[in-house]
Amino acid sequence: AAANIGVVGLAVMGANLARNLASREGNTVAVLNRSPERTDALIAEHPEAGFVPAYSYEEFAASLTRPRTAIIMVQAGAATDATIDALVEVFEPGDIIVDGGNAFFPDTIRRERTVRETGINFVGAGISGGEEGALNGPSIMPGGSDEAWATLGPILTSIAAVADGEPCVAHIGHDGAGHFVKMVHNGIEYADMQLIAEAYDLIRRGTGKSPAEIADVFAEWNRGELESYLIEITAEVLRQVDAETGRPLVDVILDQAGAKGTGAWTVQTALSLGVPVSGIAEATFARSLSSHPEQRAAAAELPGPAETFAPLDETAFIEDVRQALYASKIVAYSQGFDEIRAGAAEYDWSIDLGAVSRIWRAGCIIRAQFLGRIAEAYTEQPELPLLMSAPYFADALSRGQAAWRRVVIAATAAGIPAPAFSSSLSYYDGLRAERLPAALIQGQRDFFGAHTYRRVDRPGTFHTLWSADRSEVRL
Ligand code: NBP
Repeated sequence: AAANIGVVGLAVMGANLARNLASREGNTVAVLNRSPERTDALIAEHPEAGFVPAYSYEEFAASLTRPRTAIIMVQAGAATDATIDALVEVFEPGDIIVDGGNAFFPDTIRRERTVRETGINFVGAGISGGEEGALNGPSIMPGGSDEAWATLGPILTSIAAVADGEPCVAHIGHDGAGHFVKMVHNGIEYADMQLIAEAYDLIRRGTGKSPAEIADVFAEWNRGELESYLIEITAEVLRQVDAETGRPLVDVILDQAGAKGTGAWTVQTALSLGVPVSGIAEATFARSLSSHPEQRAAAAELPGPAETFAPLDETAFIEDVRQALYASKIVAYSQGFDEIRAGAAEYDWSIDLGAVSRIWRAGCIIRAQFLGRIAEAYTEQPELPLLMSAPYFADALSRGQAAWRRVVIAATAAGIPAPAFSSSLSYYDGLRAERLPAALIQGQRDFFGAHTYRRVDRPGTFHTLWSADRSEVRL
């Protein structure tokens, strides 16, 4: 037994994570992959890593010091279950199995319960940052037991990204908490990307600027409060020219967005928790809409507005779009943190929202200075009921809301779709409203289904006898 940590699954994510682990002082890494070719290739390409290769689960278990700790990086779903089963066969009570793949959190809850019965610890850990993050420092969101964290914590801390001197890893909560938070991270990522895409589209169609010119706008934005990895790479993508045609690459790429399902999980979970993550939902649906060419062809002849869109003052319009983007982004993050809070309450996890925002400052796809502001808001008020009502964000929304409205009006008038901008604004106005038409909905529900209603002026539950004399009864 020579290795203190093992990795199972050596495709791009696992191989990079294994190399990251091996590069840190004190780690010796055992590696195993279903097909031995991948293991051999990794060993041959990276002799400097000092990997301990294994070609069977028995050999893998024998190469690890106790408590044995293994990180699984295989395809999510059945492959993960098969790998867990195989490890459980060769591991002993007290050992630790970590699933670092993108598992859906109910699967993690189920797996943790099953594995726990054997005395082995199971940790579902969300790992964000893609290939590059896995190699150089991801943001890591582990769940699992305190006992497992005691061994695993120092190892994960050694490979995590670092933001302002702090490692981007924290023990999120028990069983599925880590994968839940990673899921919401991805949902927020969908919203962030959609908002940026809408901003680009509005500027392009509103001002006629070229992608390269809009790249300059994003590069400029990246020096201000919007500074983030996603804004930075947006400028890079917009500046890229297709070698074959000489056209901007963004004009050559088919406009149908793919998805691996984590956005849909975030929305499905939010629906069952009753949390309105409308920004994330619109972003997920916008990808679906783009990927229905037959429906888009069928709708192509439907009429749009007579007016075409040309802002009188280009500079002012671009600044309006920037403010609308920032305001909508605040809403999307506020909704995402709301989902985490609701999930924690539902599944009995004690999740520190400030810690979540701190570990997202580096290593992950949504990394941004902005997350430091969120951390400050939760540090000042850990029980904050609504992120966007924290003083810093409330102030930003109050400064940006006029621009936000102008942009949504302009987009609507010109027939330019801006689903995430406009739904975020509706969410903002919905929460702000003194009275909502929900009262009418309660009236309708009482009419057709005797679902009852409460009154503003006295306690109790009431029903109107709609099909009789329409008098009110107190129930
Ligand atoms: P893949 O998701 O492409 O999976 C390939 C790996 O799974 C290979 O090692 C393969 O072994 C193994 N595997 C399969 Br497929 N079926 C197996 C089985 N029945 N038993 C054992 N091993 C099996 O790899 P990836 O793209 O490196 O992703 C790994 C995990 O990380 C996934 O859960 C993914 O969702 C997640 N991920 C996260 C990010 C991120 O940004 N956080 C990015 C990409 C992926 P083989 O070599 O023998 O076929």
